[in-house]
Amino acid sequence: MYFGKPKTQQDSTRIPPNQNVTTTFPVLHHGNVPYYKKDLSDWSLKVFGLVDKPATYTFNELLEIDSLTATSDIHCVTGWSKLDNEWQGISVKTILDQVGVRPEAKYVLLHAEEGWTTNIPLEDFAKDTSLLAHSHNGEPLTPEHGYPLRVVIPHLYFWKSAKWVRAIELVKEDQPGFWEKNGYHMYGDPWKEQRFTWD
Ligand SMILES: Nc1nc2c(c(=O)[nH]1)N[C@H]1C(S)=C(S)[C@@H](COP(=O)(O)O)O[C@H]1N2
Ligand SMILES: [Mo]
Repeated sequence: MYFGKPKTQQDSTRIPPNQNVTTTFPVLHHGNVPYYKKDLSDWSLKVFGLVDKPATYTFNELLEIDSLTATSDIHCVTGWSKLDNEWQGISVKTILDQVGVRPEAKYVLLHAEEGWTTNIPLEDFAKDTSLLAHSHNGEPLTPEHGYPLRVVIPHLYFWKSAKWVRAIELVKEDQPGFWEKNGYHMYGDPWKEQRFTWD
């Protein structure tokens, strides 16, 4: 007799292997939560490296760029997944088009506060689904979740989604970021369970 799926079995087309769905929004990072002046005059986003026109954006300049809303799932390497996150922000592609990425650029190194970094192939970073998000589920990001701006790359483990991003560096060679130097995978595909260096 068939009684349907047991309740503990999750939708394997939606949930990558060995992930558990949570309805909370865990906070995970290394280092301290940064705080900024109310007018964000002490904040900027720099885009540099292998680009034709390096640029530094104020938060208001970024808000002037068309903002878009996209819903995606979070998969953290520590095993939790959070479904249906509505992110609002600026398309990564728009920024890359503005600075003009040079053909030699193949990877991106994201720089966040306190020298935290993470590496991503340019092809992945430039996907239509990649966002520089300022809001989550209709509210501005909280300080813990990356205020004022975080990266969201839904198809990779969430550690690639840098909170408190301050610079985007276009580079030729792949180089490990903070967690990648500490044993995490260089790419981080949750569907292939690329959690650690050796996976
Ligand atoms: N700047 C920075 N961004 C970071 C991290 C970090 O340590 N520093 N940790 C990553 C990890 S491991 C995860 S799972 C997510 C967690 O995001 P959340 O705290 O909003 O859930 O942020 C990612 N972005
Ligand atoms: Mo994570």
